[in-house]
Amino acid sequence: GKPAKAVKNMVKNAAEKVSDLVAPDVPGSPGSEPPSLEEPTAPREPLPPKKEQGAPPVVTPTGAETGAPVTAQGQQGAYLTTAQGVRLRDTDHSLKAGERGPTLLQDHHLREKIMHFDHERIPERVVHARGAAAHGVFEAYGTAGQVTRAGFLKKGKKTDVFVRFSTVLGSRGSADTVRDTRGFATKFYTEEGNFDLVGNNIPVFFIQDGIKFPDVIHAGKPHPDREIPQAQSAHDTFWDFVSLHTEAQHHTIWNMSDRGIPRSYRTMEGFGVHTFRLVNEAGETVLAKFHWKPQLGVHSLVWEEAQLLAGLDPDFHRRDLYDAIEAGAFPEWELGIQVFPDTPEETFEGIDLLDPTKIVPEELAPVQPVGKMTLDRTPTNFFAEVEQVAFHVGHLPPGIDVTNDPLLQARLFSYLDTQITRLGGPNFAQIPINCPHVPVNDMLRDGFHQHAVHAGVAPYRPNSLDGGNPFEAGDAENAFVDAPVEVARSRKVRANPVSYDDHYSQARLFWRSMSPVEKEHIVRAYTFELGKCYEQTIKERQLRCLANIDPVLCRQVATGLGLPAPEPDRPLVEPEPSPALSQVGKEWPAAGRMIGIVADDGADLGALAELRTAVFAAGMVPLLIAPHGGMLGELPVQRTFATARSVEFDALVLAAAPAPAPDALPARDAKAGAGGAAAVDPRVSLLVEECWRHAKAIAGFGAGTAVLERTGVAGTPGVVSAGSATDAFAEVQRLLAAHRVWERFPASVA
Ligand code: HDE
Repeated sequence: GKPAKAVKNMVKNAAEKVSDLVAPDVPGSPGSEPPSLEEPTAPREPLPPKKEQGAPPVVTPTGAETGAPVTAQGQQGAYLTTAQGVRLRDTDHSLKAGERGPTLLQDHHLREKIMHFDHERIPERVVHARGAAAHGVFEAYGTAGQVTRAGFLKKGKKTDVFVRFSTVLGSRGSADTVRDTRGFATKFYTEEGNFDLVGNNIPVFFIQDGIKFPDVIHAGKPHPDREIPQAQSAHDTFWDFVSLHTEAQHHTIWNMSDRGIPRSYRTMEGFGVHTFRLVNEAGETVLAKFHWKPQLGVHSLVWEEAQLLAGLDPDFHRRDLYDAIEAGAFPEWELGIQVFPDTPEETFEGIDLLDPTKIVPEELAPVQPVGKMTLDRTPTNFFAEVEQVAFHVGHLPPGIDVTNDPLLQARLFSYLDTQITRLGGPNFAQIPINCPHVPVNDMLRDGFHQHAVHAGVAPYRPNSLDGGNPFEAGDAENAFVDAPVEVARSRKVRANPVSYDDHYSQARLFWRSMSPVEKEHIVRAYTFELGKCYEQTIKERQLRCLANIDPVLCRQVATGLGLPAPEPDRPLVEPEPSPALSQVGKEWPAAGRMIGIVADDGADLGALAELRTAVFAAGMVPLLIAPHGGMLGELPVQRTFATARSVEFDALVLAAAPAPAPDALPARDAKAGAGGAAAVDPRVSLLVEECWRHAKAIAGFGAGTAVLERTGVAGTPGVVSAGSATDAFAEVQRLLAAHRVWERFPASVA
């Protein structure tokens, strides 16, 4: 369960949701008084600046702070000023020659305001444009000391982090729940400088060499003529690329699996993808892969939920992240590493560690936990923090180094280069969210948007004018270590090692590791996506690829497309399945889940109150759904029949059988009379129907059990008719541990 404080916060949060219904939102000030209906007339005391609202420290070449005034106090004063600090009398009327006259060119306030507005937008990220982020802390277990000297991994060390989750293909305004890879980028503000772990929720990548990155992205982005489809892979150019560049088949089967549609950012694994090289105090090296393991387990949406959500709540993942944090259900991940000996071959059990389209199954190399990350704070300003954060795979602390993975090598160039366009110059490291939390003492000078007022005259070394500063550090002063890896004497070539030619064995490993339900979802995803392609050739070519992954998979998709199933064009390997790849069949904590509770004025309010308390006590969030807003007795209503939709809930509890309200659309089965589905408000029937289809736990008690009968779901798996509210919730809780009622899905692929 959750600590008592977290649950108290949740109660507070739920109460605030009620105030949402009666009064406008208070921006960014949870816990403050609700705003008055009238316009305030006296200025409020400025809020104290938050940690992230200070200006970057101004550091001289000797490492000392200049003591210059902190300028960026986050616009906290009571009076409106111009950008030059001049107080203003009026910001709602432009200066005109008389009330009906033309606007005067001399209106400096108007011109400054519009000029700034005209330039408010910056280019969105060319990939991973849509994202959300949170602050948190990473605490090390101290278990990595043997393999790396990185200080932030020393026992008990706490390090501030900022994590940005994202989709890859869509624009900034696209929907969260599309089928896509998710970015999982973490900035550790370590005492030895910033470390960025710029990973994804899928452990392999589409391509083996970074030189193909522009090509795979061109193929995935909307078609250049009509700019359709947005944020989707279900189109011809995507499947054209992945069926021709068959190294992409492994990544693609992950995309077509439930991993492509996470339930929440909180329920995703993260992977560094590449193999890194760790260096310890003695200068010894190992190869390693990074993994993030969510404490809540890996959970996904059902495809129909994902599609509905894209329209009903395009911000679903962003909202979920912020709501959970503000409710005190802080998302947690364990960071783990798989460690391999640093041999000249750079392979492990025959798997090429420099090939980013390959995993090393956890059964062969266990993921060893090295620390825990907790996200506990939402951003203060989305643009300043989430949009302006700049990650770079080359931001490495002493003790972590790169390998020759050709995908990683290209990234080492790209992430610096892209910021020059996106953030307008080379000084993006001075933007507060990117500032290291340790003194910076570089010899970089000038450039657009220079914030540091550098003192001294000698930004070069050695020098004799600034007392010789800055000095170079050695091992004793914890300088970065470039692992002195031998470079083979070789020829310059544009070529891959032979091992990179194996494009299918691990896609097959993934397929063979799935449970029947997961296989069924994969079949449906391929059938959907290829069904959206226009070109017959592309479908046929992709079917040939599927034949090399698995004949059953190929046949089922071919049947769905109405095409013949081709034979494999090479012998199929029989890899040992990796149970760690499946997300079904385990039990997880259900903290932070949403429980929808349908009630009306006739419901047993005492039982309802008891139910709400039990849900809070279990660390979950009850959302009361009623025919109208306001209150049911003493209980606040969070959703009405008009605003509730099943996709928001993880489980549904029915405490009433509300008859159709006057604002409901006519029921389909109006003649069914008092006993049939039409006797229930059709919006409630729809909630039940969708929750059932999406394999969610459903329970009824009291009058609510009648809804289960009338909608025909009573007696089916995961549907509970309980004698009391507490019994109903106990069953729901039990069912939620497995995340979904998996038996409800048909699983025709064994
Ligand atoms: Fe990225 N990628 N990438 N990528 N990537 C960017 O950097 C790039 C790759 C990843 O939340 C860009 O600042 C190249 C793999 C994440 O701000 C850009 C190649 C993985 C994010 C870029 C790759 C990633 C990015 C766009 C092939 C998983 C979002 C804006 C060589 C391990 C970070 C920016 C955030 C962002 C280039 C491949 C993950 C253009 C050239 C593999 C999570 O620099």
